[in-house]
Amino acid sequence: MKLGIVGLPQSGKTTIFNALTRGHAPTTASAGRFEVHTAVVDVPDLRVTKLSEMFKPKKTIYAKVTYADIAGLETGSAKSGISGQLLNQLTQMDGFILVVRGFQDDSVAHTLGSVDPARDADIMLSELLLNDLIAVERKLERLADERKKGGTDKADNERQTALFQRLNDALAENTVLRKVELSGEENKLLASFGLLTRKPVLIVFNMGEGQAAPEREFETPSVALQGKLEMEIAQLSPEDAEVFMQEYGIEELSLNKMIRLSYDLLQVQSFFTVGEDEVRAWETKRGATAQESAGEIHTDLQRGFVRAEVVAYDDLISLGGMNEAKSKGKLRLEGKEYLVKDGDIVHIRSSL
Ligand SMILES: Nc1nc2c(ncn2[C@@H]2O[C@H](COP(=O)(O)OP(=O)(O)OP(=O)(O)O)[C@@H](O)[C@H]2O)c(=O)[nH]1
Ligand SMILES: [Mg+2]
Repeated sequence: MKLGIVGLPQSGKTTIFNALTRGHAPTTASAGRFEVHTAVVDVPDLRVTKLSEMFKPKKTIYAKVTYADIAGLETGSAKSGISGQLLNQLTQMDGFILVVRGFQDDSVAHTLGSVDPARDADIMLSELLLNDLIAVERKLERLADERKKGGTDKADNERQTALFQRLNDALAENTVLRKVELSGEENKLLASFGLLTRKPVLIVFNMGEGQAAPEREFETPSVALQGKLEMEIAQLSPEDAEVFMQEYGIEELSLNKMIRLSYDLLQVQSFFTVGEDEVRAWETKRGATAQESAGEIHTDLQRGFVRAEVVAYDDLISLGGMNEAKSKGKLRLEGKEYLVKDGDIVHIRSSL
């Protein structure tokens, strides 16, 4: 899973990236230049820790999420469609964390001259929408050209034209594409097409101390945090961080809430595999079947899928072990159409 951190210049993207990754990327102005920092981060999950205590495996592997701090998006970026490298980076992401400046600090310049988080959130959301509108219009023009020239598959052209016309209508009415319902086939058709508003967005208001985030609702969920403070805490040793948080009465880093929200947004869930060698978290789309989930582990397990042995996390923990779960009838045999649930412990039987 890959999340792109985007936002106006100097909004605090790198600061929040550092907080998420405990990193030290320089927070000097990238001045609108295209620049990317990437880091792979373990998704904190107490369940994995507990399972690891139970099975004492040689290796414990948490689910991973890749964060990419992508500088270079500005107001007016999308005037002719976001181009080249930047668009290429953005389309590789599964979703976006849109950082919006809320902190007051005269020493940090604001490209728009004043601090106004609601305005900036609107501006960036419309940049993404405008980019898609331009891309879809261009595609419709190409399709029309092809029709004129003839020689191409006419039925296919008509199908595509109808689809892109629908997208165009939605965008023209300011509706993001994630709100447009698409068939599986249409989704496939669009997969390689760089549309940004099909991807989920979490707005992060990067506030200063004692400042409140906008109360207004946006088309997409939002969370407020103090980026600089969270970064400073994340860079402390765990012991120092605990002391610091106690002193300031901070119960939980807002960052963790942000990670959870971005998970919800992406509609993913975790299932686990356990054993003496390895306890491991895997990610799958909510609503994925056992066979699809097996494919996350290995394509052979998906192709040769025979059945899955499944026990719910809560059952395993409360019964104290696999044998206990088995003798209490909590270890179930499931077929390939079984819908895997968040927290399932799964063992796949495969013929390959
Ligand atoms: N006071 C205050 N300053 C902050 C906060 N977050 C970031 N800054 C400062 O704002 C400046 C820009 O922060 P960055 O994290 O580099 O912002 P950015 O969005 O990555 O900037 P570009 O990469 O240039 O687009 C730095 O000087 C930060 O120290 C905050 O919450 N409070
Ligand atoms: Mg930066």
